[in-house]
Amino acid sequence: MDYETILTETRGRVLLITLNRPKALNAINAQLTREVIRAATEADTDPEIGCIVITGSAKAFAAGADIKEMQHTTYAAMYGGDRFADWDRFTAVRTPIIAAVAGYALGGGCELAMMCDFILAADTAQFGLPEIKLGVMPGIGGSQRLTRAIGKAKAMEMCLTGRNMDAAEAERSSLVARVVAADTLLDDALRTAGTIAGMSKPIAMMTKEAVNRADETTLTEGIRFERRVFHAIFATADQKEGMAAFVEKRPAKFTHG
Ligand code: CO8
Repeated sequence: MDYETILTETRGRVLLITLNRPKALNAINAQLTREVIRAATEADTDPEIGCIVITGSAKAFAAGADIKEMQHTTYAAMYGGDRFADWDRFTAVRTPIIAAVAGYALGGGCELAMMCDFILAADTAQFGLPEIKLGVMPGIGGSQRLTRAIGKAKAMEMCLTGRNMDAAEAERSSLVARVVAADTLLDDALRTAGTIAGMSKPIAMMTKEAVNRADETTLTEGIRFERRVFHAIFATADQKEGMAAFVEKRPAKFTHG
């Protein structure tokens, strides 16, 4: 692929996207935004891809939106161009996405990690929404997703002071699923992604949709949604295969249908 700000690589049924603007600590500019969204949305409709991993470098997952690109932007350009609305296409991706975070995940970088389905963090990871120090605030969902992830008290403190949270605190606060040693982060993330990609893709998509529904609706509506999806699963070949494999004491061979 002709990408300039990311690297992409397929490992089995996993697409690995590596943010690759090392001189700017992977700051998220318009081109990187376009490229990440394109890679993820193309993988979403590719039946050969069952999970996506997004990672950065050892020093930085991403140090935020590109401040130099934004510095002279006007209100009219921000509003007129509906800046950051493109990320809605990223959060609409139905294939599971893991963020593998080492080093800085600040501002838009932290927001990108939180837009993924879960975060695996290296013990070197630093999370923060320091936008207030620049005279701005989170702009791609950070104030909402951080608050839902870790609760109002800590989210408010982080957004208002701009302080960072280390990996241990992020794990205690349920911002990340798991913390691993920095040198095993990518292997761990790819192994976890491989496990997910080995499941039925449509069932994994439905499961992702149901878990995400928990953030967006009432408990009664969420349970009703889950039940309807569960009923529908019995129209898939993978339900027949998964249950037959259990009964016949053999590994399931899902056909993703
Ligand atoms: N944007 C542009 N360039 C950056 C950014 C950034 N966010 N972060 C680092 N860089 C550049 C530096 O300018 C520097 O470039 P140069 O060598 O040309 O001067 C290079 O990366 C290396 O950075 P440092 O020399 O600063 O490296 P240090 O190790 O000394 O410090 C830090 C690392 C602490 C991460 C520091 O770089 C820093 O504080 N960065 C800014 C962090 C920040 O404030 N992030 C929030 C940005 S605003 C934002 O994200 C708004 C989100 C809303 C919309 C989101 C849309 C995606």
